[in-house]
Amino acid sequence: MRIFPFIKSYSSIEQSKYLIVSIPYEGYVNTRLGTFVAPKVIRKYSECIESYSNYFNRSLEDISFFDLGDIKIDFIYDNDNTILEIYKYLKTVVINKEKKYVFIGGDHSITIPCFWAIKNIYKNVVYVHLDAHADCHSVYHNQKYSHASVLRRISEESVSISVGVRTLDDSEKGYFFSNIINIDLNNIGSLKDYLKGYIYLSVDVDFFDPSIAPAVSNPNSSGAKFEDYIKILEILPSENVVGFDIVEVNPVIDYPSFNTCILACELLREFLLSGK
Ligand SMILES: [Mn+2]
Repeated sequence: MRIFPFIKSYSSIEQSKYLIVSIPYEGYVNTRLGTFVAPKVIRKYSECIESYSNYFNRSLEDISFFDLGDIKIDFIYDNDNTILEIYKYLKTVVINKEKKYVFIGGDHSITIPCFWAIKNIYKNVVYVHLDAHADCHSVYHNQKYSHASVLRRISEESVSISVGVRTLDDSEKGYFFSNIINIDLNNIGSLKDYLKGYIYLSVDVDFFDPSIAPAVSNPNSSGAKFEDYIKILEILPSENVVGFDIVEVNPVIDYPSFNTCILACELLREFLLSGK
């Protein structure tokens, strides 16, 4: 049941350039459970933001997008098999190369089936990973498709670029530094040298500094500013960005301000309006 679609989602599916799909799924988490409720809360708090982008000088009223709501599957206890089930479902939704797809998580593991679904129709897709973490564990708590293995799994099959990583586990370092294009926050401009073909952009909200994004499951200091994100959107050739996600927002610890949920709404608005 679609109670609160993302604000200004008035177009029909047929007329829309962007389709929003949410995946309210959370696999194994280390500490703070709650990302599985993010899609509904983000939609609700989208009523708190304005529709105009000061950066891209357009409004949500100027573009056409449609919010399809949550995917309809039963999440099962086995995390890896649930990810495969999500992919199976997404293959029935992500079917039209005339559209671009926006996904709302959920924890970061949902990026794996979302990326696969995009790659299934667009073929050559470069993966851009905005995250405080390297997410390069081979297996994490017995899960192959874990929130801590996202970049590992995707980079095993596609060119992958990481922006803003600032914390790594010892066991990830070797793989990360030899297989991933690693871009520092102080050198965001170099991103443009690596962008060929279609692009999938994944935004783990812990990419941002905890001062503006406190309600994430695994926060880390010295993160990105909102302006860094805008710079990235300006660098990406928007016509080629065919998949996008926002993950790891944890509304359960966002009370009472809901500032991180509102930030997620702004991130989504700026992405939608950055498109040509
Ligand atoms: Mn992360």
